[in-house]
Amino acid sequence: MDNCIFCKIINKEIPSTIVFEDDEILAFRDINPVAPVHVLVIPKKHISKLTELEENDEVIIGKIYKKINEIAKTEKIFEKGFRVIVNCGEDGGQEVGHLHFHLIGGKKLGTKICQ
Ligand code: DGP
Repeated sequence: MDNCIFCKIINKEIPSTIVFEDDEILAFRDINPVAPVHVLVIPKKHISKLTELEENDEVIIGKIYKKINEIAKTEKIFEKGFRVIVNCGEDGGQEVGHLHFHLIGGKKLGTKICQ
């Protein structure tokens, strides 16, 4: 998708620190980490936001959640816990229009998830 930052990261037009990649999924470190571990996990298919899921996209969403567990293990946060956040739309605080899952951990996170 033209002008999508994350599609450019997928296409290696913009550099990133990749922690996992296959044909369908890319995981890379967030440029502005809010915790010691802050990885963005994205479908390579351009889905602009959670509310734009199409038929059969539930398959890739399921794969992403399984991959998040695997990355949590390699990042050594699987046992102590972590948080997964999907911001959706303007009120949800979504800044990049390509569906992404924030995997955040490596410290004790606050209990308030809303500000
Ligand atoms: P959100 O607010 O949910 O849309 O989060 C977007 C995240 O994407 C934000 O935490 C910062 C991150 N981000 C934005 N641009 C880049 C980039 O060029 N590279 C990387 N690695 N992360 C980016």
